Amino acid sequence: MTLSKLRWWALPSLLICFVPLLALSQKADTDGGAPARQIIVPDEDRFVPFAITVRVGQPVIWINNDIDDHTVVSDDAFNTAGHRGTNVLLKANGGTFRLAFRHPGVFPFYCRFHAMLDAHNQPKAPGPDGGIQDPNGNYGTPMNGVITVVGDD
Ligand SMILES: [Cu+2]
Repeated sequence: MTLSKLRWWALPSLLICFVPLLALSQKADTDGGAPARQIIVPDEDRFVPFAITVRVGQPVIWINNDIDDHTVVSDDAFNTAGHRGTNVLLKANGGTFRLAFRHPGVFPFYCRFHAMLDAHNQPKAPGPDGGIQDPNGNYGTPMNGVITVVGDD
């Protein structure tokens, strides 16, 4: 067997070895076959989208694209989806947090830095000093969101 024939056989062998590895690495961003859902913090104090629905096991990833730090907190009695007590810092400029839910329920969450209606933290809510009104006249809400987790029927 000549050297050139060895090279000819090497290429398909390499493809056979590495293509499955590539497929595995792409699957690493999913759990149970469902792609991760993203909740983005744009360059202002809010979560986008505000509300999402996911299936049990489907991961959620928060991504902070703002130049300020934010947080993901879920600590109240309305949380029926688990992970109550979540209190995670989302670092500025690309910080992420990933979570998957093991049973159906509701996961309300907020940012502890931007959920209070005081003079210095009024994302878009009215508050005592009027707040910030958008061109449509809406005041909006403090920085929060909600995830509804449904069963895998
Ligand atoms: Cu915040």
